[in-house]
Amino acid sequence: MNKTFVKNIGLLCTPTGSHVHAGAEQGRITKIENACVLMEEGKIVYCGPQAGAPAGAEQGAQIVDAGGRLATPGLIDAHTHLVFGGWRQHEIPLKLAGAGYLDILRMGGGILSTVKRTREASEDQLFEKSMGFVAEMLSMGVTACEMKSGYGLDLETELKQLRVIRRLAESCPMDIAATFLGAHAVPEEYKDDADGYVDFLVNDVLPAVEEQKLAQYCDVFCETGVFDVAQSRRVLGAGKALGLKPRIHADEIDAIGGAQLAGEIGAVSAEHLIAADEEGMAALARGGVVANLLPATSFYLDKTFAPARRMVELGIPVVVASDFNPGSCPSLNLPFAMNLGLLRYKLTPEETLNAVTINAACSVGMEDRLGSLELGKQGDLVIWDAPDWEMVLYRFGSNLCRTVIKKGRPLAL
Ligand code: IZC
Ligand code: ZN
Repeated sequence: MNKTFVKNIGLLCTPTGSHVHAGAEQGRITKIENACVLMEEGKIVYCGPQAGAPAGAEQGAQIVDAGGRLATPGLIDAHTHLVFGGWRQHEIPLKLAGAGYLDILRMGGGILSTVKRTREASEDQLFEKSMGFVAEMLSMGVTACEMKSGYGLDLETELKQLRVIRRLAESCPMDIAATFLGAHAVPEEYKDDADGYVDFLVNDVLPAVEEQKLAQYCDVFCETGVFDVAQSRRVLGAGKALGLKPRIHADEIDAIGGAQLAGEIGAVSAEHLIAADEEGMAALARGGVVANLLPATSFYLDKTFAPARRMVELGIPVVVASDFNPGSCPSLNLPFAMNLGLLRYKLTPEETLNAVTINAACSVGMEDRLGSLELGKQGDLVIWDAPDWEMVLYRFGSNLCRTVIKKGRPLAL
């Protein structure tokens, strides 16, 4: 039997329950001092005060001594573009000269430059490169994540990216949700014909993605000069009809109605929301949409930060994710995004923990098994070289992740 006993946890911090934590509940977590966790066959069979541990907990178990440190659920990075060819460091001089993100895309760079490199890369090359990223995420305490396609923009390469994601899910100790983001940019082949490209996605690509069961979600980059609200509605509607749940890149640069669309179609989540206005946020609140906020992108693009406090006030569940991608956030450091969540969004430490655990789990459909340390949930747990959660958020730039336990097994990091 696979049995692991984590003892001597100085402080255990976890959300409670498998639902989104919004409003006042966004700031509510359970804290247990002198705790322990017992896992059998990958699941939690006891989580609570050490004094109440079941008799025989240590018998036949692999023992992990937390040494009085902090334990939390494994972190969940609910928004990444992790599978891509090449990088975009050659765009740094353009950035320094003042070119904006959308300027670079208009010049044929940005996403389109990554598309070229992703089309050129073989499936094995993409897989190997992505495996390295997954190892880096695990070393920072991230045990589940979401990954998107969107650097193919043709049938063959979109499917290639999604197959890489499936292979990663099968071979890595990481729970992975897959999102189809064919509507990430208008490819050269359809220059000046975004509607024609949307037809192609709806008629040819989405049905293939669904038939091969390669994704659970469908996403669109709804933005000035990329896809407008009508085009986004078509793609997400077609995806939804095939059983792919909608999510949407909305109001990253401009508020063109993406948040309203998210509310209207009942998107699982709306991503970015840097420029979200009151009307957009009201639509999110009405539609029960999770706000997937990506502060490291604001940092890298030198933009303002999404109005996270207002969202909490409005009862919109907030998630903090990395947005790892080669253009607007070349960092997969979720703890850094959490630091920004605290310092720039002014989320409290408790709100930040819910943002990267239970709310993140809800936004990628993993809430039944992940996002909290509770009886019956999967044994995904992180031990931090810290006495409390505040320390993890406060020591920005350092990796305090000490031990990662995935499905009840300690990983060699
Ligand atoms: O590669 O630039 N915002 N998509 C929308 C991105 C950023 C990723 C990229
Ligand atoms: Zn994104």
